[in-house]
Parts: sequence; C-alpha cells; structure tokens
Amino acid sequence: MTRSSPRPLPPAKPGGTLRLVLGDQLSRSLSALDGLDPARDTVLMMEVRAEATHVRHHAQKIALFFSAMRHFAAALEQEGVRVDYIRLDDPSNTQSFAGEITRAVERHAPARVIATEPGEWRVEDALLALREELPIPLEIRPDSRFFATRGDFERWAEGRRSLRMEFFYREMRRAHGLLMEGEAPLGGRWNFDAENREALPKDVLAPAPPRFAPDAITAEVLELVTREFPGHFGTLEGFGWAVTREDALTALDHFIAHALPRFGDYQDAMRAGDPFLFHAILSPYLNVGLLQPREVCAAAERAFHEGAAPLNAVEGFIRQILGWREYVRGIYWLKMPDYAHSNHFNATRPLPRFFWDGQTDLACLAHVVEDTRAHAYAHHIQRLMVIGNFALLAGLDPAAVEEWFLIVYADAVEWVELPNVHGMALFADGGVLGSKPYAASGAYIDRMSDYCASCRYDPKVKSGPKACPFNYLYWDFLDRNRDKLARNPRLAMPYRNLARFDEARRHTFRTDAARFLDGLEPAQAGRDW
Ligand code: FAD
Ligand code: DLZ
Ligand code: SF4
Repeated sequence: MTRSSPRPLPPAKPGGTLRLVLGDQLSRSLSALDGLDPARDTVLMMEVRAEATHVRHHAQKIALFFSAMRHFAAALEQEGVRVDYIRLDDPSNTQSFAGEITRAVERHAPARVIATEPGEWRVEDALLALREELPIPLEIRPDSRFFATRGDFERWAEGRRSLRMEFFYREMRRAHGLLMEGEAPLGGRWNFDAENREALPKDVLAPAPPRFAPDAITAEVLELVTREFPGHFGTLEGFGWAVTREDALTALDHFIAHALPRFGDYQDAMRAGDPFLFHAILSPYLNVGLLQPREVCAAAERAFHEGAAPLNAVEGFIRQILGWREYVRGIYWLKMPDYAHSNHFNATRPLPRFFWDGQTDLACLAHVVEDTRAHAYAHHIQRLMVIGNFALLAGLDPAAVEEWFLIVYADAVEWVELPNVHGMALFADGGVLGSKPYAASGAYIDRMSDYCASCRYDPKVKSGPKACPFNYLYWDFLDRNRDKLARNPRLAMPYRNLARFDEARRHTFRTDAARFLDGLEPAQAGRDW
C-alpha cells in the first residue's frame, strides 16, 4: 500500500482526471472526488514541508494530519482507486503543493485537474496562481461538506449592517430543519445559552475522552515527525487522536453517550489538569474531514429525540456547529485577505515567552499552556477567556497571537482559527464578528474554574502585589480604550463602574498594569521549544 511502500506509481492512462485531496479534505464525499472513474483517474495526495513548516505546528497536529492522510489514501486504494501519495521523505518531493501538482501533471498527463476549495486563503491563492501556469484546466469545486456554501453566506450577508451570528444561526436552523417544530424552534426558544453557564462542582466527574492507540502507520508517522520536525512546540507523548473515519465515528458515539448530556450545563467551566470535561473533542475530525458536520448534528438531535440528552445541551452543541462553525467560515471568506490585517486597538506587544514554555505564576495561564502543550487541545473557554482574554487585555500583537493559535491546536485551520482569534478573542476587527470584546477580570476565571485556588494572586484583590493581574489589566484596558469602547451599549455597565473609581485609583491600575506588562519576557523569534 502507498504509505508503507513508497514505490513510484506508474503513470496513469493519459486523458484521465487528476483529483487533489488536501490534508483537511479527507472525506469520501469530497466534491473533488465526485464522478471519480477508477479506471482512468488518479488521486493526488501530498505531504509537503511547506505546509508543515509555514508555521511551526504542534508536533501532534502534523502527526494527526499525516497519519489521517495516509489512512485515507489506504482506504481509497482498498476501493480500487489509484492514489499517487507523495511522502514527505520521497527524495523527488519538491515540498510544495504547486511543485507536486506540476510534477504529477507531467507524470500522468491528465486532461484536467479537479480540486475542492482549500480551507485557507493562502492555499487558494497559490492554486489560482498555479492555474495560470498549468497546460490543462484546473477546476476548483465548492466544498459541499459545509451546511452553507461561501455563496450562501455572501447572499445572507449582503445589505446587512450587522452580521451577528445569532441571526445567521436562526436562518440555518430553518434552512436545515434542525431542532424545529414547523417554523418554530423546538422548545420555543432559539437559544438556551442562559442555562449553559454553570460552574463545575468538585464531585462532578467528567468522562475520560477516548484515545486511540497508534497502529503501524501512525507509529511510522510519529517517528517521521520526531525526526523531521524537532523543536516544534508540543509533545507527541500519549498521541491518541483518531486517524481513521471508523475511529472518529467511535469518538462521536462516545461523546453522544457520555458527555453530551452535560455539555450544556458545564460548557463554560474549567478545571485544572482537565481540559476535556464534557466537550466533544471532535473539532480535529470535523476539520480534517473524517466527520461531517451534518452527521454530527444529526447524531446530537437524535439523542434529544431519544431522551438521551436535554435540549439545553443539544441546542447548545448544534449551535456551535450549525451556527458558529459555519458563521466563522462565512466571515473568513467574505472578508479575507484584508480581514487579517485590521488592528482595532493598535496592539503591538510581542508574545510573552510563557506562551511557549508555560513558565508564569498566573496559574490559569500556566494550566492552559500546559494542557495545550500536552494535548494540542484546550476547550473554548480556556482559549477565549484565559489565553484570548489575556492577549486582549495585555495588548498583544494580533498577528503574533494568531500565529500561536494556528500552531498549537490540532484543529487549527486558518478559516476557523483566524476569525475566532482575530474577531472573537481580540476584537481586532473592530466588531465585524462580535458586538463587544470578551474582556473579563479575574472574577470570571475564579467563578468558572478552580485555577485561582492554587495561584499566588488573589482574584478578589484589585491592585497591588497580591492583586490578580487580570483585574488591573481589565480596568486599564477599558480606561485606555475609552474612545473606542465607551459608547458601546453592551459595555455601559463596566464604564459606569470605571467612572466610580477616582483618578488616583485609575492611576494605580495604570501603573500596576505597566509594571506587570514591562516585566513580561518576550518570546525569542525562531527559538526552539
Ligand atoms: P465543543 O466545545 O465540544 O464544540 C463542538 C464543536 O463545535 C467543535 O468541535 C467545533 O467544531 C464547533 N465549534 C465550537 N465553537 C466554535 C467556534 N467558536 N468556531 C467554530 N467552531 C466551533 N475551533 C477550531 O476548530 N479550530 C481552531 O483553530 C479554533 N481556534 C479557536 C481560537 C479561539 C481564540 C477561540 C475562542 C476558539 C477557537 N475555536 C477553534 C473554536 C472552539 O474553541 C473549538 O472548536 C473547540 O474548542 C473544539 O473543541 P471541541 O471539539 O471539544 O468543541
Ligand atoms: C496542516 C497540514 C500539514 C501539517 N501538512 C500538510 C501536508 O503535508 N499536505 C497537505 O495536503 N495538507 C497539510 N496540512 C493541511 C493543509 O495545510 C491544509 O490543506 C490547508 O491548511 C487548508 O488549505
Ligand atoms: Fe488567573 Fe488571577 Fe485566578 Fe491567578 S488569581 S489563576 S491569575 S484569574
């Protein structure tokens, strides 16, 4: 089979179609595979250094992509499909998509090339440039795995002053008939978020997430990644991601049976040393294509109708996929490439070193960086309200923060990472995606986690050496961005509270914040971790 015997594939019969499958397109239903003729066509899959190193991805992320790609190629071959699988260590590999597609066109002399829209603007730009160079047509098909096409989102967005997720989500519920009773939302409400904000009591234990022991293909990939990408962030120890569709389906069943029933209640909770809680841990599988959003939402809806999970959990979960996931993709393609360059707060501070080594005495940040290093995973509130919130309050450079998020999470593909970081966490887009920044003081983290119990800082103290840095950073953030935020009706309450502090108090916040921020050691560019 392709991945275990890297012999060159004999050229295809001339006149067939070369079909591209990229690393995040591992779905048998991929539009590039529609109409595949096994007798004449060749599927091209490429492990290339350019993709593995354009940012220095977490080692588990590279291993997940490569192993899932190799398993997908093997499954296609078992079906009798010709797969030209270019391995990273193939001596003739040019190590870029453009180089490998050009070589494959020379080798197989196809009549045309068919691709599916890539998940990143950068890759699509390169494909469009290559199309100008190739001697044969290159067709790029819409990605039909999403509920909404890029065109559907554009039509929804057209003429709207405000592009809020909630309204898009309602349209999607109607269009796809999920959790609907005729024209009305099931249970009489579109959104059960108000019931989904409980802190996690000590005695509530979360189910252990399923882990999948590496098989021979994965073991070979783990060796390759160890050898070829030393110094990338993160550990490969305990690698347990599903890399086949069968195992990804097992992970889905596990979530539906064991975690979904309490997903809603504890969606925002955090616990030291346990990043998984009642979360799905399905985003890497959805994003590489092993699972389809439609089947995941259908499984959750079925659990509700069978009485296995309550509506607040099921609606909350479906909203993440049918709502947020589709919505951020729509925003990404609507606004790129300019979107990535906005910087609403003119934030320029370099990334602190502790983002890589976790060495900080802010316990919440140390825990989330460690979870991230160990698992290439952290759940939504850890990303948004700990790391993202800190980056927002500290005025970190959005481009540096975005690169970090793209590197460290196994599920990070730019169409989903960028809007979440740039728009949701950093408000660097000035409010395209969110109606207000998710800025919060230490009180929020204290309420939703057990991190503060082991921290040298006190979330109840507002200034001085014992104060939780999130507290003075929060007030200083509001104070210094008054001109950009004070008129936002959703921030009326915090600005009223800020107004109650006299100038001396505000000065203390300012000086505490400056002292803290000046003391942050910046990460060294190009350093190995
Ligand atoms: P659950 O919490 O169980 O949610 C279920 C599913 O809903 C997820 O698998 C995911 O597919 C989807 N989902 C939930 N929230 C979002 C969201 N905001 N946007 C898009 N889909 C969502 N998600 C990624 O897939 N890749 C990223 O690179 C990524 N970066 C993020 C960066 C920041 C700063 C923030 C705040 C969020 C980011 N997210 C990203 C969204 C979300 O945090 C992850 O999808 C989620 O943590 C994945 O874990 P899970 O599968 O256990 O999700
Ligand atoms: C993330 C990733 C990595 C690490 N390596 C590859 C690769 O070698 N070959 C490939 O086809 N895809 C890879 N990917 C995923 C691509 O970067 C992905 O296709 C883009 O992020 C989306 O356009
Ligand atoms: Fe984080 Fe502040 Fe709590 Fe420490 S006290 S864990 S810094 S929120």
